[in-house]
Amino acid sequence: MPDGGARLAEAAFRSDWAALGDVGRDARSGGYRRFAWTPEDATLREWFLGRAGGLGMEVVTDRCGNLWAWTGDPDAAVAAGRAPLVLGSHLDSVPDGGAFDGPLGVVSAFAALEMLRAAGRAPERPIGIACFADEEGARFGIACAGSRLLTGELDADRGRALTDAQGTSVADAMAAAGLNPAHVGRDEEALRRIGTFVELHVEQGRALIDESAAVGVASAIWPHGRWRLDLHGRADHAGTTRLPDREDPMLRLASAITTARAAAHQHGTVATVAKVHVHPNGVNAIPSQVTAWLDARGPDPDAVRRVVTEVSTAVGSEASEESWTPSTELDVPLRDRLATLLGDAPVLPTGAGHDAGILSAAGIPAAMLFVRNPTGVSHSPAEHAEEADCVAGIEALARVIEDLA
Ligand code: HGY
Ligand code: MN
Ligand code: MN
Repeated sequence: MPDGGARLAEAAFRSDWAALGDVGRDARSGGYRRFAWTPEDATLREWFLGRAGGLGMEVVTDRCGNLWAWTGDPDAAVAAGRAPLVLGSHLDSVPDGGAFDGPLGVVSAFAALEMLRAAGRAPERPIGIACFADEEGARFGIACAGSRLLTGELDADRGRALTDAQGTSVADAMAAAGLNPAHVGRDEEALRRIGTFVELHVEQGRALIDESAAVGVASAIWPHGRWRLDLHGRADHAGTTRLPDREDPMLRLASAITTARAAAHQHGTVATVAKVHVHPNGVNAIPSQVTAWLDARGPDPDAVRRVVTEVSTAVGSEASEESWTPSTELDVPLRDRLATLLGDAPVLPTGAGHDAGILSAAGIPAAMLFVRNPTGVSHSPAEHAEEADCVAGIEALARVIEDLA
């Protein structure tokens, strides 16, 4: 890639980062709230349309609300046996999330394409850039909802019926955003257009720091899931109810939290209870109901399930599985080809779920590039990537396009 390429990548990155920087940003924490099918989401989708349009790319929305920008006719390429290379990621966030988780992959895809065009390189296959809907599941509770609906891994009726804390369903939220929820479901046409999918993502850990590498390649995604705990109690007065007479569900919540941590430590997994709804949530009222969500993950799926079982036993009621992602090994030949292409880049597993994992599980050759995060922190305003490493990621993605397309 000629020298000018790095400068162009830097300029494209800076421009996009400036355009996205304030969307859904909390001035106090510096974190982001970019939830699916909200005004912030609509602004981000508008940005995506404008960014793609500026590159002469046609954008289509699939049945599940995922956006696809194309440099050429994907169907003609599929018919000619040259199914497109697709890049991209997501733009939504967790509550108070970082700036890079998701957007770095989308921004880098556009910049890499621009780099190639400026260098006069025309890929032989159309390039697609995807923006998956609701990857974090922050509002409706199921992570990678857009890609799971696309592949059929998440049942359309179940997906439409998911509700947020205010009781708004996915169907109503999508309709309010101008989509027809009746169309939601496995989208063969959209899936057929993906020859190979490569997602660039900020690393959500410290491996690349320890390896002194700006860019790495993913090997696998740990099995992981989300379970709901419904803990019933009996509402009563905090000041007049004798201790022996109390049915306080907060005690079972405390047991769930400490058991999750101890079992995770014992079984070599990770687990947390990070979302809790307390009803009625009054300082001086013993709760009648506590709903809590357990997130558990680890290299060994049986160990993860042991953690969930021990938490269920501790609280005296069965944790209800809301989502489960089995261990996902990303395409091995593709992984090795990219690691070699990128100068023997480190190859590392991740405990984070990604749309690339959902597509891989659906049989689509998929790979991931990671960009170094000097904090190692993610799902937090502290998440970070140095601009030079972001440019290195864009250059790596441009090389991947040249190699694969
Ligand atoms: O939860 C995850 O691993 C991803 O960030 N959705
Ligand atoms: Mn995330
Ligand atoms: Mn992500």
